[in-house]
Amino acid sequence: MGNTSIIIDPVTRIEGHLKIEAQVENGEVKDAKSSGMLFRGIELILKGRNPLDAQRYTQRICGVCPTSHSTAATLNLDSALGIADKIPDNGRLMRNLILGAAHIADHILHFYHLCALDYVDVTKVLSYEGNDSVLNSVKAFAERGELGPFVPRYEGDYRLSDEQNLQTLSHYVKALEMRRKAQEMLSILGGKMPHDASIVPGGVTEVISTDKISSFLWRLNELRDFIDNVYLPDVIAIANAYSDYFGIGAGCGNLLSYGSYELDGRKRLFKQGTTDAKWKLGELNIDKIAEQVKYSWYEDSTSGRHPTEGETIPKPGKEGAYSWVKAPRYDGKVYEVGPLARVMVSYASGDALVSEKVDGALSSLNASSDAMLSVLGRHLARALDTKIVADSMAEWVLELKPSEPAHVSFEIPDEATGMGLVEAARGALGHWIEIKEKKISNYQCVVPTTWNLSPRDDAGNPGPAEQALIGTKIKDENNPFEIVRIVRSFDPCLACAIHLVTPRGKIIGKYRVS
Ligand code: NFE
Ligand code: MG
Repeated sequence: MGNTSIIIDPVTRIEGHLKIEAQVENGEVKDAKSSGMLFRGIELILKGRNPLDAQRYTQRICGVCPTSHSTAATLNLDSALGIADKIPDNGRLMRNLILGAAHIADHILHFYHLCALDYVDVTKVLSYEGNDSVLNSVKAFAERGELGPFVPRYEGDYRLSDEQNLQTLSHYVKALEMRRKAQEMLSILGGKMPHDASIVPGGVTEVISTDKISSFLWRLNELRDFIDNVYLPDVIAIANAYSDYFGIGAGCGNLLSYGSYELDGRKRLFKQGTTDAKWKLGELNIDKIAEQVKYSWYEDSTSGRHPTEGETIPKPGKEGAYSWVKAPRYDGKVYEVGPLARVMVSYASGDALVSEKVDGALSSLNASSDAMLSVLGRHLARALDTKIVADSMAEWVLELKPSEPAHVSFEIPDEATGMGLVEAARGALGHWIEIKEKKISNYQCVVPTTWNLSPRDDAGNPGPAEQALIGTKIKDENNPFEIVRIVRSFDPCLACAIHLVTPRGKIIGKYRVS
């Protein structure tokens, strides 16, 4: 073993285009760089447009989590228009239900279709005898040389039993159907998916009926059954077989959540705040968020600004930079966001519901809460997040009142500023707007993947995923499972962090990352 540079470009089975470069010395990652290779352009497109366009346009940032963007844009506009505290209960509840449906779909997608193949040996499944319908279909694909999503792959570290491999593969197929159910549920209240049409400033446009409530509820109950009896048990099975991954990929140890799902009385299902690795709760002061760009291809003069002052001025080819992703920091420090942060900030706050779920899962795995800062901790937190949201949705949907309004009217002011904070599936999502002459004069989106896959900041501190990689032991440099398992545990979405390419692939610059 000597010194090797492992470059994975692109990292597959994530959303968008990410390059990871790891310097490995004597089997250990000594340095890591995360590079996002699209451009952050939607903010520029919004300048000069009608403020209401923000909800429509920002959803086009991403086809996976458009609902998070419609929610953040709408909360942003609610605040700019001065109607944030006037949203009727039906509007608040339907927003929660639409966002929750999106989160359920997203988390099932992440675990089964983006991550499970790092742990399940599909090639081995092909050698099994028996007359299972999923097995027969996969064999038929293999005979035609069409094993597309399953190969190519890294070879070696697959540890599930034959029965578990076959069962998880069958759940992979079932999960496709479950995602469709969750998207249908979202569409009942959101009009369509992707890019819902009903979440708007003032509430939602949907008129609720008992018919819609029952259509929503039977799908939700089917999903809750899948979460309880398939998803959570599969996460636990993988955690048992790969328990060393409770000690791999810790990251920076600081977690941040905006809190999410407005409850009656201005409370939130998940709490807002920060926590450290000892689960010490911190109050969140939004003024302490700033985006740094020393290592990103943007003008240095824009570095260190709060999003209300933020600007997106590209500088391709900038010396020393290696990513189009900016580096958001809180109080000058590196923070991880995501389901792990969402769940553990509530845990640190002593929230009874969340603590019971986390402690229960950990004790069934003979693990302590220290283990949450890890690859498996992220998967476990995501599954618990799914369960907590789905169970809460079953109560919210029954609080809807068909005869009552879901929306209040508003006027667009000549001048205003706004802020919309929400928990997207992948973590803290913030939108900021400035309105002048009834038009958008500035718009900034700081998305979860901007935090998690950020490059170094102005002080040279690596981003959360970079820190999670640094120090990791790589068993087989030709099959660096550890790297992809760590990166995918963050569920990166580069389309969210940076979102534009030119039509027909025109080259706008060439960059050498060194
Ligand atoms: Ni494109 Fe997104 C979510 C947002 S992540 S998936 O969730 O915002 O950066
Ligand atoms: Mg590390």
